Amino acid sequence: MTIIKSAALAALTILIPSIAFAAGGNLEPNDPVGITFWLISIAMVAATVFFLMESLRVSGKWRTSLIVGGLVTLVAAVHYFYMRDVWVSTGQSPTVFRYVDWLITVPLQMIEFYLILAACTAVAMGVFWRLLVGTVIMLLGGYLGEAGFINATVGFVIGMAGWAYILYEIFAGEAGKVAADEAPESVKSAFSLMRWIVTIGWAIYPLGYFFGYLAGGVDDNSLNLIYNVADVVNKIGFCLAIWAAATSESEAKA
Ligand SMILES: *C/C=C(C)/C=C/C=C(C)/C=C/C1=C(C)CCCC1(C)C
Repeated sequence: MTIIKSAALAALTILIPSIAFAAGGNLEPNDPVGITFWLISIAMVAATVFFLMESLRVSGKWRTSLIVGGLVTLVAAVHYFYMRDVWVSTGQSPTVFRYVDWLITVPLQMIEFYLILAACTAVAMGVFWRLLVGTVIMLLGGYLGEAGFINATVGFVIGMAGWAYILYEIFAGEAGKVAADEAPESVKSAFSLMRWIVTIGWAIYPLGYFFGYLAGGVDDNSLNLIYNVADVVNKIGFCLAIWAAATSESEAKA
């Protein structure tokens, strides 16, 4: 308990100065995309504090899931400060920061699928590794396409293939089977909500890519607006689904 409390405090002490340092930049009133970068930076900080604090309240087996959730929003918060700065000072897409963020936060979310199953039943580590392979293919294709190293359409197709592989694993693969057969109700409902977030919520990103790169020229405004909205659903919403399962399970036991 003391360790968890000190970890939460350490995270907060890192966050607060990072907010102070990154608070520069000129936010123009007629820059809605810049305003979403600001709003989401702060929402990610608030979500981090919430998930870390709530991790102290849930029963032991759920604690790691909530801490990992807090890490997802912490990593995103820090990247949002940097991305907002790139956007307000150059008006360009912060592509590299965006992908560095995804490269850390998406695997952490894949660990969540594993963790919530492992909290209630025996599940093979292979589940996580397969989800990780899908993630890397998806993000590598997208990055090479967005950064112009390969043709944007080819990058899109590779990215879609990686995503399809993740969907296969969580719906029809081992993860999906374990969740359907062995998990208690609360985990089943969290798993199913997380699965739909990965299907519907994640679909917003390829749409952003499509409207940003493929539908006639690069449109930085719509690309960033779409990616930003997607991150609220897919990071804060995703972790809230886990939080809901964790608190309802913990209260049922208390
Ligand atoms: C917190 C960040 C998350 C959950 C980011 C997820 C990103 C994706 C699901 C990206 C998907 C893409 C495709 C499916 C194809 C085109 C390229 C991408 C990378 C935009």
